[in-house]
Amino acid sequence: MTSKFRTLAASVAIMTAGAGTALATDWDMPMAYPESNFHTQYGHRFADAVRTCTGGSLNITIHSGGSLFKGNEIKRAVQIGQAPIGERFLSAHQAENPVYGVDSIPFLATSYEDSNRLWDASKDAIGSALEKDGLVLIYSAPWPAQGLYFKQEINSVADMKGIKFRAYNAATSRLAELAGMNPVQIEAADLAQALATGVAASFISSGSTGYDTKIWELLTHFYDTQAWLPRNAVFANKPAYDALSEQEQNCLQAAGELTSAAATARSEQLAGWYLQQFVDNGMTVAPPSDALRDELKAFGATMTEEWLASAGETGSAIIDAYRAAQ
Ligand code: PCA
Repeated sequence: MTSKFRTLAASVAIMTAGAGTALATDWDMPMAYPESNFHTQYGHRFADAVRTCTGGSLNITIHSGGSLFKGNEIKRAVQIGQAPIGERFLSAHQAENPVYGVDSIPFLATSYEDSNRLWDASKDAIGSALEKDGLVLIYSAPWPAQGLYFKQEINSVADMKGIKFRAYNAATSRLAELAGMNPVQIEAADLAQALATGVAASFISSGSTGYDTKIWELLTHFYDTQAWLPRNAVFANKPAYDALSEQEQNCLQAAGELTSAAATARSEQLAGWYLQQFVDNGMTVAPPSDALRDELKAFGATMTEEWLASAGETGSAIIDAYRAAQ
C-alpha cells in the first residue's frame, strides 16, 4: 500500500468510527468435514448467530472440508494465530494431553445421555487444557455412536485379524492393535480414497461419516457397536478472543451454547437416519454378535485402565464425577 492510500484508509476508518459504525472484525473458521455434515451445517448457524448477536461486528466465514487447513492442522493453526477460530476432532490430540481423549474410551459412554454427562464431567478440565494451549473453548458437539465398517461378515475379533484398519486417533489405533488389525491413521477427508485404493479396508466411525463418504459404494457391512460418541470442539485463539469487545465475547459464548444444544439434538435425530441410508443402498446393517460385543467390551475395560493410568488425578476425577452422576 502506498503512503497516500494508507492515509486514505486511515481517514476512512476514523470517519466511520466517528459515525458510530465500528469496522467489522472478519474471522476465518476452518472446519475439517464436508458441507453435507451436520457439524459443518451447525457451524454455519453458529456464524449466523454470532453475526446477528454482534450486529455484524464479528463476521465469521466457514471454510469446510479442510479447505483452509486440514483436520490435523487446525488446532495448531488456531494456537499460533494463523486462524482466529476453528473446529477440531479433539480426541485426535490425546498424545498432547490425555483429557482430550476421554470421549473415545470404548464403552465408557455409549448413549447421548451418557455422552452429555461425560461432557459435563470433563468440560472444565478440557477447557483448562485448551487454555494452556492458548485456546478458548467455545462449544462442542458429539458425533453419533461409533460402529464398525467392513467388506465382509465379521462375527468375532478372530475374523478381524490382519485387516487394514483406518484409525482417526490414538484410541482407535490401540483398539485395532488389541484386535490384531493393522491401523493406519487417515483424516475423514481422505477416507474414501484410502478405501478405494486399498490403503484401508475397514474402520470405526459414526453413520454420519459413512454417509458423507457414500460408504455403500466402497464397503458392505456396518456393525452398530455403539462404542462411544466422540466430539468436535470449536475453540478460538486466546489473543484474538481477548482483542474482542466484551459484548462480542458474550455473543460467541451464547451462540456456542445454543449451537452445542442444537447440534447435539440434530446428531441424535440423524443417527438412525444414516443407518437407514445404508440399508436403502444395499448394505448389511446389524448389531454385533454377542461374542464380538463381549470381546470389544473387554478391550474397552483394558483401555479405560490405560487411559486412567495416563491421565492421573485429573482423569480419575473426571471418571469419578461421571460415574457418580449415573
Ligand atoms: N466421524 C469422524 C470422527 C468421528 C466420526 O464419527 C471420522 O470418522 O473421522
